[in-house]
Amino acid sequence: MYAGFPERITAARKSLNKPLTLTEKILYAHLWQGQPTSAYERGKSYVDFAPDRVAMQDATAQMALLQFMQAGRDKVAVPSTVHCDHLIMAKDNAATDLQRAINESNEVFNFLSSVSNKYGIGFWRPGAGIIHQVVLENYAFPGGMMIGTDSHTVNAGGLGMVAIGVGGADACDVMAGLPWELKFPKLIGVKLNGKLSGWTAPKDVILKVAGILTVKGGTGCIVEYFGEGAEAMSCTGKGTICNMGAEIGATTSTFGYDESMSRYLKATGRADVAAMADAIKEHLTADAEVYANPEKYFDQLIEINLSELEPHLNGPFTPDLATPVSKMKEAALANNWPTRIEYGLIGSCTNSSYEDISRAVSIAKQVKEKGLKLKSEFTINPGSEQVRYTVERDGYLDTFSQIGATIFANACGPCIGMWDRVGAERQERNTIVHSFNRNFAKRADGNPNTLAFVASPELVTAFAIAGDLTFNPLTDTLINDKGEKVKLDEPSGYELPPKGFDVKDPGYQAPAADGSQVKVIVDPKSNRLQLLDPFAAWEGIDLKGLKLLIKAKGKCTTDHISMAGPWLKFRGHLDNISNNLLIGAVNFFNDKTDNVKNQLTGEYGTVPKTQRAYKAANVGTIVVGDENYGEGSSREHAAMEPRHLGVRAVLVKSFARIHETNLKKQGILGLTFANKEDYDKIQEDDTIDINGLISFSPGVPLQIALHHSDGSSEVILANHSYNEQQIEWFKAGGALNIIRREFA
Ligand code: MIC
Ligand code: SF4
Repeated sequence: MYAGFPERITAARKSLNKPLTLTEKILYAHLWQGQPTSAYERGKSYVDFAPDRVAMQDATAQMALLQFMQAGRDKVAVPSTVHCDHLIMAKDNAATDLQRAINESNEVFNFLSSVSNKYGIGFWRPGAGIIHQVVLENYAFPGGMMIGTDSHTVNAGGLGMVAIGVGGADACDVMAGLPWELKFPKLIGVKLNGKLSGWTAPKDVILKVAGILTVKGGTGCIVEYFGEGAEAMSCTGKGTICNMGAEIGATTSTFGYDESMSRYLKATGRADVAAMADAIKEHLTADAEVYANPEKYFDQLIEINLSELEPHLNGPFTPDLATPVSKMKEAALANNWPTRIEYGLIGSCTNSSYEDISRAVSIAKQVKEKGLKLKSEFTINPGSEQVRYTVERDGYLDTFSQIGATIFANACGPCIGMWDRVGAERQERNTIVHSFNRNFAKRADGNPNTLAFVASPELVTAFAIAGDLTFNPLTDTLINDKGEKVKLDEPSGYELPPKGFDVKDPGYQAPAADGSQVKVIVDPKSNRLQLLDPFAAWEGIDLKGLKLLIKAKGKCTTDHISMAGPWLKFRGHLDNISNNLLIGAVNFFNDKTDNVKNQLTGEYGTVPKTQRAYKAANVGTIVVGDENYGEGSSREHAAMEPRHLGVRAVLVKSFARIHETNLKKQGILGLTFANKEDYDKIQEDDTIDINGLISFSPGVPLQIALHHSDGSSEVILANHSYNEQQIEWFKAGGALNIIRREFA
C-alpha cells in the first residue's frame, strides 16, 4: 500500500527544496510514471496522476461503465467499486422502499452487477449504504489518492486521502489504465484552533467555511485542515467537513493522519492499515514548518476558533448562505421565510456516521424524558448497513421510532429528490431542515417552494422537536405536556461504538476471478439502458451560424442542467435522459424555466423540444451561462445530453471544475467570457460564430461573432483552459473516441 511512498515524498522535498504540505506530499507521491517531480505552477500546470482507486455510484456508474465497455479492456486496471445508493425512493420505510427499488430498477442493478462481475469491480448491492460512507469504512486510507464518479467522493479526506469527484469519462480513463489529469491545485489552509463543544459539531465548521468562501471560493483549490481543533475531532467528523467541501467548489479537502484516524481504522477492522500508517506517519501529515508558518505555504489561510464557533443553519436554496443559530430568528423574519418546520431529515453521505446518530439520539431521547413531542415529521437515512446494524443493536433506532420518526433505507433518498413526499405536488411554500449538504431549489422533494436549511444532525433533531425555525436550543425553552418550560440538554455521543461495529450482511459482491465468460446484456428496447454510439468528430472548420439555445440567468447547477429525482431512472439511457436538458435553468429573457424561443419558428417551447428541433434541422447551438455554471454534481449527463442533442459550445462567466472537464471530455467547447460584461451583449435572437478553431491552441482566446437580429454584429473574446491533449479531445469529438482508437 505504501511501497515507494516515503521515497517519492523525500525525492519531491529534495527537488522542490522546501517543506511540503500534506496535499503536496500526496500529490507528488501519486505522480503518473514519467511525470517529472518538479515544481508545478499551482492553478496553471496540468499534471498526470495515478490514483489508487475508483469508486462509482449507481446513478453515475451506468454511464461510466457504458463508456468503459467501449475501451476494449478485460479488467479494470485499478481497484474499483460500484455502490447502489441513489436509486432508492424514500417513501414508507426501509424494507418496503428497498424492495420497491429492487423491483423497479432490477434491470439497472443487474447490469451494474454483471458489468462489475465481468471486469473485476467490487459491487455493493442496494441497501449496503451510501458510497462515501462505505468507502470510508472499507477502502479509504491515509495518504491515498482516489477518484470517484460523485462530487462527494471528497468525503474520504476525513481519513487523510486526496479523494476527488470526477465525471464517468475520467473514471473510465483510470480504469483503462491511463493517467488521470488535474490542474495542479492552489492550496487553502484552514487552521482550527480551540475545540468543539456543546451544540457545535464538525458540520458547523464547513457551514462556516462555506459562508466565508461561498460556492465558488474553493474552485481549483485543495483545502487542508490542521491545528489542535482538527486533531481533537473524530475521523467521521473530519469526513463531514471534507464531504461538504464540494459545496465550496473545492477540488477536495483533507486532514493529516492522527490518532482519530488510527482509532477509526482499527474500529472498522483495519488495524493492519493503521499499523502501516503509523510506521510512516511523518509522511502522512505536513512538515512541521508548514503548520508553524502556514501563511508561507498556503495560497490562502483561514483560521477558525472552534471554541467560539456557533451552530449554523445554511440556506435556503444555496449552501453558502450561513446564519448562526442565534441570528436565525432575525434572518427568518427579515426574509419572510416560513418559520414552521415541516420536516427534519437526517442522514446523507456527509452526516450518517455512528457519532452523528448517537448525538442526534441524545437529543431525541429527551422527547420522552422531558414530556415533549415532535412538532415536525422526522426521518433518518443511515449511511451504511454497518452503521444501521450497529445503531439498531445499540437501541438508537428504537429511540427514534418511539418518538415517531421514520427510518428510511441506507441510501441517498431525500438528499437527491428520491423522496415521495406527500403533498409536494401542491408546491406550497414551506420550510424543512436537514443534515445533507445541498439545498438547491427542488432538490429534496421537487417543490420549488420548499426552503431547505442545512444543519448538523443534532441541531436538525432539536428543530424537529421545536418545529420552529426561530428556536435557539442554546437559549430557548420549550413547553412540555405539563405546561412546564423545559430546555434541551446539549448533545453528547460516541465517536465510535463502545461495543464495536457489527453487521450481518454488509451487502458486498466480489467479482469473478475470471470474468471473461460473464455476459452483459443490454436490451435494445430498454428505456433504462442504451449502448452508446460514438459522437462525431469535429468537422475541422470554425463553427458558424450557431443559434442561442438559452441564456441561463443566475444559479445554474447540474441539478438545473440535468435534474435528478424522477430523472435518475434514465441515467443509463442517454436519449431518454436528454429530455430533461436544462429544464431547471431560468431563461434570461423571460425569467421562465423550460421556456425558450426557437429561432427557426419564432415559437416558444421547452428546452429539450427546442433543441431537438434544431438538431433535426442540423443547426448547431450554444448555451450561455452565468457564474459557477455547472456547480454541484459530477454527473456527466449534464455534458452528454447537450452533446447528444447537438449543442456545440457552452459560454459562461465561470465554470465549476468537474462540469468544465466533463464538457471538454464529451467534445463540447467550454468557454468563458474574456470580459464578463459581454454576457449582457448576448441577445435572444443571436446567431453566433466561433472563430479561431483551426488554430485552436492553449492560452489563445477564440473570437465569438454575435450577429444580432437588427443586422448589427460585434465580436467578443472567449477564453478557454484547454491544453494540447484536451484540444485533441475536442477534435476527436470526445475523449472516448481517442481511447477507442488506441485500444482498437
Ligand atoms: C449529488 O449529491 O448531487 C449526487 C446525486 O450525488 C451527484 C451525483 C449524481 O448526480 O449522480 C454528485 O454529487 O456528484
Ligand atoms: Fe447521495 Fe446526497 Fe451524498 Fe449525493 S450528497 S452521494 S445524493 S447522500
